[in-house]
Order: sequence, then structure tokens, then C-alpha cells
Amino acid sequence: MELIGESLRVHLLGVGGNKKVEQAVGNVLLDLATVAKTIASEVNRAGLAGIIGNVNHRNVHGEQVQKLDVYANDLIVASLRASGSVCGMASEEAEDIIASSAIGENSEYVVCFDPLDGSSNIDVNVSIGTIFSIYKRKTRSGGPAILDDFLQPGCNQVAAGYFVYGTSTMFVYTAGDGVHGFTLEPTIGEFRLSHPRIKTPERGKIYSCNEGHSATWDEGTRVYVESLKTRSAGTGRPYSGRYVGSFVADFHRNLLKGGIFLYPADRRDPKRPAEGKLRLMYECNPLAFIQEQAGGVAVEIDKRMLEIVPRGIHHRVALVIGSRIDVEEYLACHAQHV
Ligand code: P6P
Repeated sequence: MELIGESLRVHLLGVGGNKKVEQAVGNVLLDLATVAKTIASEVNRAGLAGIIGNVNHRNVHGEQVQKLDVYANDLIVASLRASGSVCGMASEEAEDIIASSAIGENSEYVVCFDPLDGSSNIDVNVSIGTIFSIYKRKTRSGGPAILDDFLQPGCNQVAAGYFVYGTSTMFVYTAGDGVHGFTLEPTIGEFRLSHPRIKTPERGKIYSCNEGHSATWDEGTRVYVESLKTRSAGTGRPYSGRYVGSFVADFHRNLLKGGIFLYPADRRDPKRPAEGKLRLMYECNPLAFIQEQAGGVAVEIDKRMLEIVPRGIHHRVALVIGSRIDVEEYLACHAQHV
């Protein structure tokens, strides 16, 4: 049984009863945890440090880049290059894959990450986070990673996790042996086990989506969401709507409390094919891995998220993720309205 309060380093060694995480993977997790502490301290003082607001730059998705986005991205890249724990990186903030350092080319692992998810919320003090996904490279070590090392379905992930910078800084990860949550003890700068073996309730009473886009949703999704506002959720009350606009924060709440998060395909621009907003490689796959390990479900329409073969590192998907029964009821309702 894991020991509440054990440090992340001890936990990764499997001392507390969980399965030992392979050392090379553990090294990547520890590197990311070290960087996250620095990101957390900058996020917590953003208003004072003159680093809120945006730089005059749009990322590959045309999204306004916030100063802290750039800061977090550059910090993660520099740290992973210096440690040599990965042979390549893919970031929301970079169009192409990012080379590691010479020592990193001997690593067997690549990492995909969203350095600061929910960054549009930085200026209004709503929780944001860092999301990552780790794969074993397909090419032989000793040289730079190539695109093929990244374009793997989510079921190939060896580990995935996120940091949420909120009322406290938390680190939640899975390496295939359950989901474990750590809370940063700021006085000693240590992530300590606070949520061992997280399990999502098989049914929640929260739904999370941006209903401002509902006019562009497919009929099945609209009917399902409307149904949540009237029927009992096993508590004699309809579901509650909760949506903060930071995927990592909305996901984290539902992971612990149960519920369903939906970001359906977007048909707002008739000139563009209907597609989701969220990215498969560094938002949906890592959280889908965690959600399944916690007993929930993650799909794109009726396809298991973790089986989708990526078309590119910035492949967007529609997403429904959350408690098992809630997602199953969504799928049943959707099937009646295709
Ligand atoms: P909308 C933040 O920009 C983000 O990528 C996710 O963190 C969040 O869930 C989503 O976009 C919010 O999008 O269209 O509701 O503002």
C-alpha cells in the first residue's frame, strides 16, 4: 500500500508497494517535476513579475501566445536537453519536433507536451497546467528522434501525466500501474503522495463543456447534454454544469469527483472540416491514458481515443472523456441520432 506523504522519488522506486517505474522513464518524470516547480512559482507570481499578457506572436494554431507559454516551453526544452533523458520532443508551441541534445540521442524515449494548457486563463487567475506523454522511440537509439517516433497511438504510451497550477500545485501521472497524485509541499519543494491510486466514480453528476458552441454540435451531443439538465443523476438532482476553460483543470476535477467532459467537433467555420479543438498527442492521449487507468472512458465519437493513429503531432480530435457510465450513456444517445 503506498505511503501517504512519500516523495515522488521514493514512489518511483516502488518502495511503497506500487510497481517500480523503469528508471529511464522515472528520470523523465523527475525532470518534468523539477521544471514544474519553477513554472509553478512563476505562475504564482505572474501578476507581479510582469509576465502576464501576451507576446506579439501566434503559435502554429494561430492562438495568441502568452508570455508564460513561451517561458514554460523554453524551460522544459532546456531542462530535457540538459538532462539528456529524452531523444526528442513535440510541443504545442513548436510546429515541428524538437531535437534533444547529443547525450539525449542515447535515450529510448520521446515526450510530447503542452507546456501551459489553458493559458488564456493566466490573466484571470484560473488554474492552468502542463500535460505530457512519454513514448518509447521506434527507431534505434544513438541518433536523433524522427517524426515516426512520435506518431504512435496513445495505447503505446509508457507514461503520461499533468501538473495543475491551482490552489496547490499537483502532479498526477500513470505509468500503467494506476493513477497517483502528488501535492507540492512548497516549504521543502517536494512532491509528496497525497492521492494514491485515484479512481473516478463510475457515474458523476457534473458535465463540462462550452455550451456557447452548442449550435455547431452534432444532434446526438446536443440531445445528450440537454438530457443531463432534467434527469436524476442518482442523486435526485440534474447534473451540474462546471467549465473553467482549462482542460487540465476541468479534467482534474472530474477525475476526482466523477462526471463527463465534452469538446465536440466544431462546425463553426463552414469552410473547414468539422474537427475538435483539443490536440491528440499532448492533451487528449495523456489524459485518456490516465482516465482509463482510473476506470473511466475516453472517445472520439465512437472510437477509443487511445487507438486513434495520429496524422501529425498537432492532430486535433473531438473528445468525450469521464466516468464510465456517463460516457457509455453519451455513446448510446449519440448512436440514436447519427
Ligand atoms: P473554448 C485552452 O485554450 C484549451 O486548449 C483547453 O485547455 C480548454 O479546455 C479549451 O481550450 C477551451 O476552449 O473554446 O471553450 O474556449
